[in-house]
Amino acid sequence: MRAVERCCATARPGPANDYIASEGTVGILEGKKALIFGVANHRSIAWGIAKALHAEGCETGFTYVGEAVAKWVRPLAESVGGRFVLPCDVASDEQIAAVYAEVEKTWGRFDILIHSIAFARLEDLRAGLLHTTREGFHLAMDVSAYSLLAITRPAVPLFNEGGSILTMTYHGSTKVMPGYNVMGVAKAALEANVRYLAYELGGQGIRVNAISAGPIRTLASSAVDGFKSMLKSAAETTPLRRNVTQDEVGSSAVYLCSPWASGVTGEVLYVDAGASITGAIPPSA
Ligand code: NAD
Ligand code: 0WE
Repeated sequence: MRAVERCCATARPGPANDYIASEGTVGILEGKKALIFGVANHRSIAWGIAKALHAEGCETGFTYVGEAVAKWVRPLAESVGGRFVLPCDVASDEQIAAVYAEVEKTWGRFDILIHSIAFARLEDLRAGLLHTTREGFHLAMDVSAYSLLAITRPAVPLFNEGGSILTMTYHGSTKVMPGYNVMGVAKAALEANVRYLAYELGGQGIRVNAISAGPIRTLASSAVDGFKSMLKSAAETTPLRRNVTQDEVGSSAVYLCSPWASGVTGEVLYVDAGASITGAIPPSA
């Protein structure tokens, strides 16, 4: 069953409230299988992506980290018929290996890999880049950038023809966003990972892309100092004069993971209400 809460807002401007699947057609991802890393709760960007993939007929399987979030992830996964919900700290090669053993047992081969994971120590984000410790730098790079390689490597032999990998990034990778600090460095590495992986895996028909999302209130972002006021000012200054939603990231994810984007790889697609194109804020803001 494709459980899609349909949006009633097709005729009015503004953000999509939920993923809008095409009515009465076969889903573009019918028969595909997606392994999704990074759902913590219903606000997670990975959940916006999961709902959208499901609405297009894709089967899903989930990983999570920490028993604290398991109680949120399990019912969410169940609501989209998720085939499995497995623990996985991406800093652990053993846990990654255990996930892929289960993926192979359940699915054999699969089609789509979603990486929606980032972590840096709050004290490092607060201290600024100059004062980030060696350990804090390594942790942020390991969990937020290296992990894409770590979860892609065992996925490669399991991919069906036309496989697609998608990760989540932020504009702080290429422009200075006050407070983003070590995460900006990690996202720069992540985006370079996307390009080199796209080059290395292209010959096997596997595409690798990133979505650079505008600020969205989630578990991770809410913990960032001043995030609420950042959201408010972004909503007043983006070309669309609003922020983006998890569901809008979800529909762009469907595109990138589908045959509609069969010629797109190594790309960073901005889903940010246009924020990254601006050179100055509008005079009215
Ligand atoms: P979120 O808190 O819902 O998701 C972050 C996920 O990372 C969580 O599920 C968390 O459990 C997971 N994670 C952290 N450490 C991990 C580890 N060691 N092993 C496995 N998983 C781990 O927040 P979100 O905003 O949905 O973040 C998802 C992605 O989107 C991140 O890469 C983030 O950088 C990116 N992003 C977020 C925003 C935003 O404003 N929210 C904007 C652009 C990009
Ligand atoms: O990637 C992110 C946030 C990632 C993140 C958040 C936290 C908070 C809790 C990574 N690690 C941690 N560690 C914690 O302990 N975003 C894109 C959201 C975000 O963070 C910002 C932003 C935006 C947007 C920080 C400063 C400026 C803008």
